[in-house]
Amino acid sequence: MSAQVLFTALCHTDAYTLDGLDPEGLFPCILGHEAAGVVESVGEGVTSVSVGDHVIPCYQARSKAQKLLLNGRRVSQTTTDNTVLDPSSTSPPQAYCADLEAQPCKFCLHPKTNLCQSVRAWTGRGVMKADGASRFTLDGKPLFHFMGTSTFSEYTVVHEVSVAKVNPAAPLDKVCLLGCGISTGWGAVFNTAKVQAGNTVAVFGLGAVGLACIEAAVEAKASRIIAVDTNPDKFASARQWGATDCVNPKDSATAVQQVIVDMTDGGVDFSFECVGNVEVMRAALECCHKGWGESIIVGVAAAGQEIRTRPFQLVTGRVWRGTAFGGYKSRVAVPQLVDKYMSGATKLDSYITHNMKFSEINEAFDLLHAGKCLRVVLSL
Ligand code: NAD
Ligand code: AHE
Ligand code: ZN
Repeated sequence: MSAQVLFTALCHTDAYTLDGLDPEGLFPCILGHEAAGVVESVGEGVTSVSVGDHVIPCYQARSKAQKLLLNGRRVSQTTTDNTVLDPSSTSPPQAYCADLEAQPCKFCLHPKTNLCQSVRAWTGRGVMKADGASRFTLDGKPLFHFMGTSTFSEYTVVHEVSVAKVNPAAPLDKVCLLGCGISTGWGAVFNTAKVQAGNTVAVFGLGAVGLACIEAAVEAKASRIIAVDTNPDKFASARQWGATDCVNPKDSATAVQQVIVDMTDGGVDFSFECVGNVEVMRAALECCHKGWGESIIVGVAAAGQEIRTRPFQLVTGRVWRGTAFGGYKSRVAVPQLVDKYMSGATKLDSYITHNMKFSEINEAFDLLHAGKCLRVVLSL
């Protein structure tokens, strides 16, 4: 299906790919993955969206719900609203993903992941599944798609499983942010870590993703939220979002993990790495409390980077996890997040520090690199 992209924001992942740091980055391509628009046309067999629907592209795909069987055993039930309920789960219902045409993929059948693989191999190669080809050209030569979304374009072509239909009353210049960074931060806290009231939290990196972790930690009633960044200009917003403490690792000769351990009588219950730096990932793990602390890797590290710590850190009970799109099963969760925004229960508007024209995209990248914006929303 094709969509007219009306608004797209810049995420750090676009900058990292443009800088050649993504091992999967293929060029020439059309970047962009945090956006909103209107369906322009649908191809044969597309049934879940129609021309004129308001949509948010989802780089994590998720197909129409099906009755899911695992080794012949029913593991979930579908409902009419496309939600799939896992009878053994106490979490709020989210849909499992599944292949549209054939058997659901192994990932779709598994209750622990949101990583639908039904189109992933093709989106990773920058092409469409139907024919293994791109839909974009420049001077007659093909351009690769990016993350299955390619929203830095007036029109884009995406798989049906890669769009969420949302409330048409929602302002697309705001809810476009739910296509990546803000949803990811919220989901890291609610779905991946499952922060509970009274927990202590440390958030490394105070861009939009880190602030979204803080927003969710406040909603989860965390008792203490320690915000960490090497740019002290970020602390004012962190406090405004609800951080109880701000730490600049550059202010002390002591390693930041030790600073946090000392501040919290042994470490935090949960930490979130929202930078994409493997040294910060180590610090985020090691500031967790012995015996139960969990560190969630949200940041995307550059090609060739590897994480390390003393295995003893894990032997003694700390847990390292990662999250993609905050664990949200995209096509069902994104419309729900839009509805949550419409109810007034989020700080979504506050993440937009700049509104610019698409023709100013290079200036927007400069702002992101200089740490001078949270989210720049570009209108096309
Ligand atoms: P951003 O560039 O706006 O924010 C990064 C922040 O990290 C900045 O405030 C910067 O000052 C801070 N920082 C840099 N070095 C630091 C250090 N050594 N210690 C502490 N803070 C440091 O980026 P963003 O858009 O908020 O994205 C954050 C990360 O999350 C990126 O790596 C992005 O690629 C990743 N991401 C992952 C997912 C996912 O699904 N896992 C989704 C969206 C974004
Ligand atoms: N392609 C890279 C990794 C990039 C990556 O981790 N992407 C995140 C989303 S970042 C959004 O801003 C993700 O969801 N990854 C899961 C997936 O299936 O791509 C690499 O290292 O190869
Ligand atoms: Zn992103």
